[in-house]
Parts: sequence; C-alpha cells; structure tokens
Amino acid sequence: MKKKGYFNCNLGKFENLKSKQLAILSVPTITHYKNKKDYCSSAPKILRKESQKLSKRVGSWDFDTNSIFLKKLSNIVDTGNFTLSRKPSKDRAKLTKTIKEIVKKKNKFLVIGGDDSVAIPAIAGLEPLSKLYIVQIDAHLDWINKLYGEKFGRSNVMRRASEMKWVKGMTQIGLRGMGTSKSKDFSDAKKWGSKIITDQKMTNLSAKEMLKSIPKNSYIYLTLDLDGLNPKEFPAVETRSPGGPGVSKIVEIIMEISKNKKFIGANVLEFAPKKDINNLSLNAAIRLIALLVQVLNR
Ligand SMILES: [Mn+2]
Repeated sequence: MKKKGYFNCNLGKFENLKSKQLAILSVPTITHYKNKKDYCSSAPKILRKESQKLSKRVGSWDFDTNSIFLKKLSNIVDTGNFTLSRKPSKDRAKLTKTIKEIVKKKNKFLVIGGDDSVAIPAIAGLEPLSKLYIVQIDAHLDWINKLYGEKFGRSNVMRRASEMKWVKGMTQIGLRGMGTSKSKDFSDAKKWGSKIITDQKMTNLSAKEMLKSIPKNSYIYLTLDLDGLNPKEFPAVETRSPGGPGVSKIVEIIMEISKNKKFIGANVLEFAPKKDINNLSLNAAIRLIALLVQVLNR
C-alpha cells in the first residue's frame, strides 16, 4: 500500500477496511445552490498535502489530546478522493451508501469537505446505527427547508437531519449574528427539540455543561462547519461571522465528546482556501483534523 494519505497514512479502498479501522473520506461539494460558486472543493487536497508535513511529528507529545501524536497511524486508512458524477442526487446516494457500509462494519470515519451540504448524505448514511445524536458547531442554524429551489444545500443541513428517524437529538453550538434563517426556522428547531447554544450562551459554559443532554446510549456524530469558529482564528470561510469560539474551545468540545465510546464519526467542512490569511486557517484545520483522527482512532 502506498503511504500517501493524510499524515502519510495508508491509502486504501473503503471496501477493504478491516474492523476497527478509521476511514478518512475526502468529499468535494456535491450540492451547490444555483448560481453559487464552488469555494471549497479544493480543500481536501490542500489539507491532505499539509497534513503530510505533520507526519514528522509522529511520536511527539500532543498537549491537546494528552497522548502521543498519531500513535496508531497504521490503523488509519485514507480512502482517497470521492469521485462525482455531477448528478447531485446520484452522488449523495453514493456517499450515503459508502458511509452505511463503513458503519455496518463498525468502523469509524472522518469526512473532509467540501461545503456544509456534504453533511446531509453523510448523516443519512448513519441509518444503521438507529440511535444517533448530532453535535453541530456552526455560526448558522441550517434549518431552512428550501433555498434557491434546493433542499439539500448547505443551509438545509439540520432540517434534513431532523427528518431522519435515526436522528434522536441534536445540540447546535456557536450560533450568532444574522444568517438566512427566519424566526420560523428557529421555532421549528426548538419545537423539534434541538438544544441551541448560541455564541452568547456558550461564553460561560464548559464543554461538559454544553453536552450534558447527550444520552449515554446514543451514537454521536460531530458536524463541524468551520465558519462556526471565530474568523480571527479561522478567516478561510465563505461567510465570516464576527465572534464565535476559538480553536481552544473547539478542542475542549471535541475532547468532551470523545469521552463517549460511541463517538462514531465527524465531518470537517467549509474550508475556503482562497480566503485564508497567512495559512492561519490551514493550520487550525489541520490541528482539528489531527485531533479528530486521534480521538476517533482510540
Ligand atoms: Mn455555517
């Protein structure tokens, strides 16, 4: 096997995963809104290349995870770049099928995108788990039913997730400012039972307090929209929302989630490389991806 994956892990096909391996999937934007440009499909290749530089740190002490950095690298398989037919419904179905097969084999996974719309077919693939809790970090609510005639775009994510019967609960963290959501979207989210922790609310909360409503027996999926981070630490996003948690707070949240053995997977989406400033966001994204790879690979 060629060692050319993320952090110089092995490249391989998801069909050949052995049990308890961690799969990394790179998925470009599948569902665009009409007339909107593609600003983050180049992200996975840039992130992979940058992560390979970190392979020199294998064996170093990682102060964020309190463990040896990439101790079990051989257990991680980069399944390469997801190829698209450019027929969104067909591509979504293909991603959903792939993830279903991964979780049926009890493997964990990390999806690197692509825009936030990638989260919809990913969450759909978690159906075999039957009891799922979603933690979303995002500046936006993403409960819009339909936008620009599209129901599977990046602002429709949590609404679509709420319609999946295996999604039993969700906590949405970091919301702030004015997105495209209307008050009806917000009231629908609350009515459904979404636990909403705005940027204002989270200021004085520990990650433990934020996540205490997650039932112990649920599988957990983290959907991380990088625009949820404070743009002064993560400027490379399409919509920069002032305020929001920094990298340290996200690390705290991820470490808290990872205490639960049923943390099954995550996605890291919305990195818009062209909007970066001096690689600030690139470095932050690699930090968070490395962290997720480590905690999902325990
Ligand atoms: Mn967002």
